[in-house]
Amino acid sequence: MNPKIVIATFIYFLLFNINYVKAQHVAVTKKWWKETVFYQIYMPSYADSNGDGFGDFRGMTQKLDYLQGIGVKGIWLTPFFTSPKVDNGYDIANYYEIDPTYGTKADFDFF
Ligand SMILES: [Ca+2]
Repeated sequence: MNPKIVIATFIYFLLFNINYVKAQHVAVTKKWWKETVFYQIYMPSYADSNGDGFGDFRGMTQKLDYLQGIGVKGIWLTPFFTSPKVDNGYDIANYYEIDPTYGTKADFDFF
């Protein structure tokens, strides 16, 4: 057998196997949180269900099918707890209560 063909064949299989191993490594090391589409919702302005001018959980619930349709797999919400809103809701006054502007605990649970 021609030694050049043997060497070329060996190099071909070596490169093929390196690419295969690289592909396997990428598949194993993918992190869901790096591959997933997240969508941040700024609660006050996203979807207002009752016409008071502020977004709320009922409004966001109505948009879930749309968000899923555009490929969103995770939602990041801005703060929705009770707050004096000096710092856009990040100044949380009570971590156990939903700010009434955004709805009720039942609205949150349903969302
Ligand atoms: Ca509203």
